[in-house]
Amino acid sequence: MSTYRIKSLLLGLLVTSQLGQLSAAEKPNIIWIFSDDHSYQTIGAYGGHLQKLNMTPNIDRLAKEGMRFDRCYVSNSICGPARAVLLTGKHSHLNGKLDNRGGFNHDQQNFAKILQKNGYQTAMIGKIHLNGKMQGFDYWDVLPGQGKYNNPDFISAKGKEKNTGYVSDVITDKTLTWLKDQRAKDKPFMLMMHHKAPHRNWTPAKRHMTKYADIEIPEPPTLFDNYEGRGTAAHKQDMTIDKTMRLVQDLKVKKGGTSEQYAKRNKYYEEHNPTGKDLVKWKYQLYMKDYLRCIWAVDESVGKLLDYLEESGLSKNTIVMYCSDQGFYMGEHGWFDKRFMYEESYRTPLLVRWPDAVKPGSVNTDLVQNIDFAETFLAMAGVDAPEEMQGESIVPLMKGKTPEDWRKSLYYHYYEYPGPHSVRKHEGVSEKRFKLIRFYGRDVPNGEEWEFYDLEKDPSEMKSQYSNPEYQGEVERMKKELTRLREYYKVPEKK
Ligand SMILES: [Ca+2]
Repeated sequence: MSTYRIKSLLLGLLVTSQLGQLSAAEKPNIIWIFSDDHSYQTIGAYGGHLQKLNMTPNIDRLAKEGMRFDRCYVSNSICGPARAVLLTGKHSHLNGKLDNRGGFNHDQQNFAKILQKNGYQTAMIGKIHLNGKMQGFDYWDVLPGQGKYNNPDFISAKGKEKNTGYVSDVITDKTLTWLKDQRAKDKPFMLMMHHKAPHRNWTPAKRHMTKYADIEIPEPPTLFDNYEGRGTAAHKQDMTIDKTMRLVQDLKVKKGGTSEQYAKRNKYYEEHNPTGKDLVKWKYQLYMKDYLRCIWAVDESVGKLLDYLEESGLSKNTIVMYCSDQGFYMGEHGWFDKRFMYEESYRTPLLVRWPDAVKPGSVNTDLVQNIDFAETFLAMAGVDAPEEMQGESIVPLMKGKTPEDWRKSLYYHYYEYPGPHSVRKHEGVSEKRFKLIRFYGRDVPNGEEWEFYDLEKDPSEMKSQYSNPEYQGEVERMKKELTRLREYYKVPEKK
């Protein structure tokens, strides 16, 4: 057990005893807003080359009134597994949800069950992408699997029910209805609002189809990456805007008639018939605009929720967080999708507003990971985390008091190969400056291929320095660190 684990336990005891003196109404409420595939590059508060588009005015309020985490990472960059980590606070190899195909055992421990036992009312609304009945939630109303953008079905304890409307609006309405009319008002609550958007195939609400219509979205400098300087995995993936993104199913070309904007796409395609780089540039614009339109509905949802918290007087004692299940490629390296341990999909946004505890407008750059979320929720409620959870509460970081011995490295592992987008299996270790990745298994030459990046000198990860003699000391040190983390997190024997 680390020193900060012991410290946080002591702090937990202290907080628990303090909470014991508080009435139930004074315990903090927790609202967790989770989107699917929302990249930090498309949140205004994170800056970057898209910032001037003013993409997320309401989500940005959370950064302005709270803290922005700049080094929040996931342990396995894919939807279902990321949600399993969120619930259990354990890496994929221990919670059993390695990829999107495998099942999830809801009987195992999760933070919501513990909160429930400690006087919290718990609710889960929206996308969870885990099979089976939810456990630990007093109220749950979730999308089956990936869910649909329009007129989506939802599954609750009562069974399946069809809803009319656009999915982000339906989720928002259900959330507000629960807050206003359905919850027990004498208990603190943990409410999870999980959006489907902006997941592929990026279908916006009809009312947003003309937003961004007349502007040119800036391209990332690596849109035409040729993957020189990296190994087999980067060369052989199947996730480029050029080859993988589909004109009809993803970009709705030739679907004229469903909306004026889609009809315009079809007309442009038939008249100009773009090819090569011109086609990639055109597809990039369509992709980004649809994606950002989906984000706009999510942002409206956040705005409505924050407004209600103000009106109802709940905001003062309610912690609000915003996060995504992983990052996403916005054309960097010519890609969309996620999966890789490269920064754009490995990193995820995390914002927290917590009146009187988190300093408004603050930024944290410590290494945090989605394995930390479950223990963080428990710490917020003043409840001890079970030993089996593998993260650390980031409550001290939120309060501006990062423990001196806070972690210096993170472990990552992606498993879904062969599978959609053909990203080879890999694991790795990252620090603030360096990253070591080991691709392994089927379709990796000799069964193992390593990459090493200096993020300070090469933030876009364009050239692996694994074979550069100048970095051999760091490479060897990081290999030892990978071995140490494998033991620490109880990763099964290498394959
Ligand atoms: Ca996702």
